[in-house]
Amino acid sequence: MDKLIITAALTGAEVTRAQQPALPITPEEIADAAYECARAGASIVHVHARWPDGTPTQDKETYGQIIAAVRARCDVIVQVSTGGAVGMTPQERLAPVTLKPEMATLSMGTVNFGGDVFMNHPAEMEIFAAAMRDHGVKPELEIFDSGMLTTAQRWLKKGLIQGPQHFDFVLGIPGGMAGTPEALMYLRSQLPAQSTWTVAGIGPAQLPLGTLAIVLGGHVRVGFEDNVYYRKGELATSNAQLVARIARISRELDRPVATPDEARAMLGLI
Ligand code: KMH
Ligand code: ZN
Repeated sequence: MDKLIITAALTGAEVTRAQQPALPITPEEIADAAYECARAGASIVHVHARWPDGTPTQDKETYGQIIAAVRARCDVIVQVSTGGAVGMTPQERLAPVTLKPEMATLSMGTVNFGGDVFMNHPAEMEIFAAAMRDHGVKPELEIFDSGMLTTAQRWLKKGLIQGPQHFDFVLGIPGGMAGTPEALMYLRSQLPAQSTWTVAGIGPAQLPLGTLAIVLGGHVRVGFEDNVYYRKGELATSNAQLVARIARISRELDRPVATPDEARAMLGLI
């Protein structure tokens, strides 16, 4: 089994300081969190930008500041969000891709998102996929429900995505596929050969699905974007605390944790 790639989803677009007082918001705070997570075992950081007041933004300059600040501290892989926040225009969402980060998320379909709709029109997402291809950015294919896997195969045939695909199963969003072992096992059974996958369990699904992914040979995403708790009723003190726990579990299960360069090799980034 390959070493474990841990992604730290540091900030997200929805979580507030009222919900999680340790949420990193400014580029410097996000870079400090990225450094701590890299030290704890993360090889990828998934980042969202915020304005200083905490409002989500896809502002290219702010993403540029985040990437530069992370780079000044460590060599962790930076994956920018193109999901942004519900209600943003596709043009806004795509902006950070032009910075040519190593990776970016690519949403594979529309999903109900709590009381909202996270709109990902196929025609718009095909433009996102082509932009990532043309800028040399590796997409992480965000799967919120099983039909989205077939979209990935169509885009592969069209040449919009290339090479072994890397999937992120986002499980447990109200309106999306459930955060259950059965859902994860089903999605895994439908994957094309050669692909890699990670799981982002939302809320209470983060720890059990992450642990299951370690055993199954997948990879794991943790962090405040998906879950602000360490355990029921107890807030996590930092993103790094969540990374350290999943790294510890993986080592206990005899699966070493990948360095950023090892993750780059596994994902075809180098
Ligand atoms: N904030 C969500 C609506 C991504 O980063 O690609 C979408 C999201 C996905 O966070
Ligand atoms: Zn995100």
